[in-house]
Parts: sequence; structure tokens; C-alpha cells
Amino acid sequence: MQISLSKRFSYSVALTAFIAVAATAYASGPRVRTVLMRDDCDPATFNAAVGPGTCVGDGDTTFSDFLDEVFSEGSADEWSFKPRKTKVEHGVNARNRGGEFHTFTPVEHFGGGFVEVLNLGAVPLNECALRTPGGVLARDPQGNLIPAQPALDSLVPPDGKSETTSLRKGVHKFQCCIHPWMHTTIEVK
Ligand SMILES: [Cu+2]
Repeated sequence: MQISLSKRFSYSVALTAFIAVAATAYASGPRVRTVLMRDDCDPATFNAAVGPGTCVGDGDTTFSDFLDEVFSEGSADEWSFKPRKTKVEHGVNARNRGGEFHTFTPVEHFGGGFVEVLNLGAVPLNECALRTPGGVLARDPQGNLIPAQPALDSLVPPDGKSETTSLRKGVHKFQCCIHPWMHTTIEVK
């Protein structure tokens, strides 16, 4: 089979263009990145302290060790989003590899979640905790903060995966509204 010179030329132009696009995509990260949500909750002590079903799986940090670490360090190391910072081309989703629920909530900036004891004084974000129309934090009859809709919409159960969120160019932040130190910064070039 003979390929005309002009066809060969257009083929090579197309190939060059394809390689350039592929190289750009590679340089700006994968199309979609999956952020892993991790924790190390010990089911027996977490479920006894917080309530049945709080923790499933086989983590081995007890609830009191977890709280000790949070109060002394400001965070618990094994509760994290991985990676904490990344570049993508198009979008992001999250997979929960831990034993607790986490949220993958888009936020304007990082801040407090809806579990007050874990905020260590940080002000709860509007994306995480419900406020009255007057701007006051809403509370249930026991005095607990009430999760805001964006937090509820972005809950990921243990072993679960979130839908992929398409992102525009720029810098995007996602955090857990339960454990506020769990967060990631995603850049779309
Ligand atoms: Cu969390």
C-alpha cells in the first residue's frame, strides 16, 4: 500500500501534536487523582466511647491514645489524606481506606469541622457546620454542632469511594469536616 506524501505529512503533524498534548498532560499530573483517606481506629474502644458503628476494620490506635495525640500534637498522624498536595489535569475523587467515616469536602480555606472537641479552638467552617440565618452556629439539644449540607453530601463510608469532582483551573482545597487536619490541596494547571 502506498501512502501519499501529503498523508504522511499530515500523519506526522498529528502524531507530533498528540505527543505534545500527552507530554503536557503528563507534566500537569494525571487526569483524575484518587485521594486516599486513612485512619487507624481501634473498633472496640472507639465504638465504646463514641457509639456502635463508629469504627469498623482492624486499626489499633485506641480512642484514648487518639485523643491524647490530638490534644498534644494538634492532629493524629495516622488520620490523613494522601497525598496532601498534588496536581491533576481534570478532577479528583476520594477512597476511604480507614475504619471511620470521613468527609471529602471542598472548602475555601482549611478550618474547623463539626466535631467541636477535635477543632482545638479553630472556628468551624460554613462548609462543615450549620449556622442560623443570623450566622450563629446551630446546635442540637445536647449542644453538639450540626453538620452542614456540603459535609453531609461529601461523607465517604469505610471502604467507600466518592464521585469524581471535575475541577476548574486553579487551586482547590478539600478537607475532612470530622478530622480537620485531614486535608489536601489540588492544583489544576
Ligand atoms: Cu476524617
